[in-house]
Amino acid sequence: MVFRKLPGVSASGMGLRLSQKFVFLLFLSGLVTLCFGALFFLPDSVRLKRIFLSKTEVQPVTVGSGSENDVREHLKRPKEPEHTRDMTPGKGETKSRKPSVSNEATEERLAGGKAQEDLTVSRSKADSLMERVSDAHIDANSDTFNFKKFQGCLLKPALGRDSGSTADPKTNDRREKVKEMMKFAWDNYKRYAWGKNELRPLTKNGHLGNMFGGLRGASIVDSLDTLYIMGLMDEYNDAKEWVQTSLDLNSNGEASLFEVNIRYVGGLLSAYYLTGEEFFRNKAVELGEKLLPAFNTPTGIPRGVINLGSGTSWSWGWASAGSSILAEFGTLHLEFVHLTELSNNPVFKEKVMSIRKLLNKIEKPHGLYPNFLSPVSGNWVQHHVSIGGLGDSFYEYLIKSYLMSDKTDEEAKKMYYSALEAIEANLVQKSPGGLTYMAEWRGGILDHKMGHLACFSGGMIGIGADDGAPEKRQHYLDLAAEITHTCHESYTRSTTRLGPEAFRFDSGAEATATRLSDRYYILRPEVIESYMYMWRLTHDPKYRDWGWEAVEALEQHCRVESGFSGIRDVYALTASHDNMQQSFFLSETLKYLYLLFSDDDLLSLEDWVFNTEAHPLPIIRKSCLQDEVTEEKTVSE
Ligand code: DMJ
Repeated sequence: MVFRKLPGVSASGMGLRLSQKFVFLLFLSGLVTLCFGALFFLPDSVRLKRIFLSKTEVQPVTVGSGSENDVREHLKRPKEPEHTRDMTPGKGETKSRKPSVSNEATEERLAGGKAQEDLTVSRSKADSLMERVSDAHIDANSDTFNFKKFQGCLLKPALGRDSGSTADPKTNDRREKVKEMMKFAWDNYKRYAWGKNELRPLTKNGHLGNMFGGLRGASIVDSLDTLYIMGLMDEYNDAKEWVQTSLDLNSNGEASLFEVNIRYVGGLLSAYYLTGEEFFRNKAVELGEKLLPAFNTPTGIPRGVINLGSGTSWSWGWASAGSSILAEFGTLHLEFVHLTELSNNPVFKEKVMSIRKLLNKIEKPHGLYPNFLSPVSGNWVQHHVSIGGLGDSFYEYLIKSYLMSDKTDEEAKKMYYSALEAIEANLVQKSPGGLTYMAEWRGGILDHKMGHLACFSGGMIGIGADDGAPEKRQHYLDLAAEITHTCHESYTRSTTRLGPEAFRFDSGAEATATRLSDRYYILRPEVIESYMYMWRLTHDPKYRDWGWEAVEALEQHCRVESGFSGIRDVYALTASHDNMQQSFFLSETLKYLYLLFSDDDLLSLEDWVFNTEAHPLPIIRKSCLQDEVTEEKTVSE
């Protein structure tokens, strides 16, 4: 530093005054630092501390900050900047990440009650343990999610008054039958395929597959909530223990972002919300973090495949021009919003909000959303539109985002009803025989085919009916009923009374498969899912009867000696089994059947939305949760 001589002041005099000033300033800054530092030692309730150290300063770290990946630490450490890294398409993400550790100090085992008769006891033991678990957590992490308050914000107990059993003996018998099917499917999985992803019921072994990036136990994670709501507590406890001790998230394989999200993240989140077991939450957040590198694209639209170990992500080889799939990147919203809710880490919600933003802004042909989008340019890659495979759950997540936000997410609402209008204007058709169906759209040309997957839309349109424009509400409910009826027809027109993978409405066909390759049934849930929603919305007994027809058909054609199997041809008299008990049979098909034969207060739609794998996620009542937080803080002061 250079000092210029001031007029009338000697060099030595100036030096003295400056050094006095310097010492004084040094003293002053030391005093300020000491006072500020002392704030950290004050109790949390002191107002001064909250003024100077605002919430944002005690938020958890975001992923991408290297070694800050420990979940326990994540709940406590100060926020560090997110290091977003651009990834050339298909090029490796190289950041190494240390394994996370779950918070096992607060874990307790539920008492293993006997299934039927001990159910109430098991649950109440579970509940009191759960309270202790969540209390411990509240003490340890006062800034994070408060499970007890969450329970207080539910309008009804999650499991209903009498665990959902109905006053009608016939319906209760049917419910018991579905529970027996679940136990049979589960017992065989446990016996022959424990820890693998699915059971192969004919060869009596397990299947790992390549969708989950080396993660194991898909059937276990997918079954947790179904076992729990059915009161199969011994089985639930086995599943829980496996997740706690053996679900290893440090795998190093190529996973479908979508499948891992809907089955594993969704399954863990629901298990947490139903039981309050902290390790479910920690594992969900830890796994969610491992999915984040897939979003490191120029547009923020994630790629479909990710290596869970290295974080490298790329697009499906079969997806045209390296594009991402609408139903995949559009089916993350519910889970990611809950990950932010439970971790207090905004990064998850930010990721899905930027997908939303892009989709809201982009130009849509005739108001429709094509199935393929480039994660690099953010443009549509080809104009194939479908409410079935490749598109389906994107629409589902729009209306469910609105409902899950306690009807505050106006953007999702607007996007959903505009999309539905475009679907009605362009895709909804009436067959010569009077069946309403959803065709597919290929650059303006209609393909008069409806996939089994598209049959979820009866339920979706049903649950959205009430929030549509007043003059449209009855119309939407009618449309939902018509679509559900058509899907039921696709079942009744087959020899097995199970529906084909896709059915057509051309060349004289009416809700039947015309191609050999479309005749299979792989234990899919979508038709039964719509029966369940339509039952809850209308209480028309035909939906329960249709569900029962499906139970009988499943028993007759899909039940084999050691589990349930898909079949290759729904029109064949002698079944040819595909030797696969899909994990979604346990999480969705049997759960929706069980709910269909239960009272409406078991997982009430007033409190819960189901993710696309039928994992229940609670409606987020922000004002209720926040009010209580304020009250508690005031009390503690
Ligand atoms: C499930 O994994 C989910 O429902 C998904 O949205 C679509 N496919 C299967 C069931 O058919």
